[in-house]
Amino acid sequence: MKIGITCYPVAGGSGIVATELGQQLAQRGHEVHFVSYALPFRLDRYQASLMYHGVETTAYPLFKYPPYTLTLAAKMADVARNFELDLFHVHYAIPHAACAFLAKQLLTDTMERPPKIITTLHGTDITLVGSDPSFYDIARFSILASDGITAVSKYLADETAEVFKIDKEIRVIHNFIDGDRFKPSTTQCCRSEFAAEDEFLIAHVSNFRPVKRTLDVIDIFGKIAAELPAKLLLVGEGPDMILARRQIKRKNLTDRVIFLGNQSRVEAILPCADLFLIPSEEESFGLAALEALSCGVPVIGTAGTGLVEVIEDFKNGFLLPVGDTASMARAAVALLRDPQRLAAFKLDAARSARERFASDKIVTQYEQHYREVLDA
Ligand code: GMT
Repeated sequence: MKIGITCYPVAGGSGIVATELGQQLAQRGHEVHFVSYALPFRLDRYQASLMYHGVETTAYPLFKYPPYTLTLAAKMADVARNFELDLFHVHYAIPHAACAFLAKQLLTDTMERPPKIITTLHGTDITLVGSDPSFYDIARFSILASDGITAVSKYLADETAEVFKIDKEIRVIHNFIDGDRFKPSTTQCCRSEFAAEDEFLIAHVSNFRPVKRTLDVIDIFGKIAAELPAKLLLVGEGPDMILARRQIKRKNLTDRVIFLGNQSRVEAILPCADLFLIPSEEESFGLAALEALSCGVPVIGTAGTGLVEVIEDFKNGFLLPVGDTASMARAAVALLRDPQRLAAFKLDAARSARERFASDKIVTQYEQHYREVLDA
């Protein structure tokens, strides 16, 4: 198949999923064309049948805001025409699904079979609608105009159907993991760079947006550190980083916290950790949690979110109510104090992640969905 992929190219779950998917599809012999304003974050190796097409916005005094979405739609149409794409797979409804719709309209006269559109919903596209109702109609329209819709969890599929009153099928295709890269290895990472032998290493990876509840991470860690020798590893960048630094200072934790900024190879860091924290307010799936589990790191996350489809409560982590930092810290301390249980959780984490979310299995689900849409 000839597949066009559009995603946000910055560090973030939807871009990472789109990028890994494109690479896996190219490996399976498909021709993949990324169309975006920058080279996607983890698109860092050469593959013969994988191409990137950059979208250049035009600066003109009249434009207070350069019309990126129009340029993107025009570029998508151009790539589709030149490379005879079978489908556009867009990640994140706003604005990508709308751009795909427009690109398809642009092609109706010149292509006998313009590309079909598949939209994958990642979650924050729905939250965004919650915070800015002006997006509601366009998001609903472009989701419905797609030939195939997928969501990264059942939690998100149900929420989308309810919020947008959609009775069309929303296919659940979970995030996936390359178990050869994300594995529990002691040689892959250098634990001594981060913590002493007798210290526990707690990790958190995110884009530090309010939805991630970064202050809860600090609060939970502060409570753990009051009971046990421990270090906190923070990976990522984002708006709440300033708050986090302030809170760390206020709680006298400065020498216990390590900031690594954005990292494209988290698989070289995660296996060092003993525990991963993801106390998000909302999480449609939690790719960061899956990456940690696959590296053999138990996860503490929030109940009532898509994390319930990833973390197995009391087997490889704990699911606790949003904001209940006291219970999260208690669960963490009890687990870290019980070496046998911790080892069992670590084993189960790696096993469960690789069995349930193996890239081989999940990429096949995308391929099947593509075929169904093309044959319809
Ligand atoms: O986590 C983020 O805020 C980034 C966001 C995105 O769209 O880039 O991630 C979302 O998509 C990921 C990949 O499907 C999911 O694993 C994350 O759970 C989801 N984030 C949220 O729902 C907050």
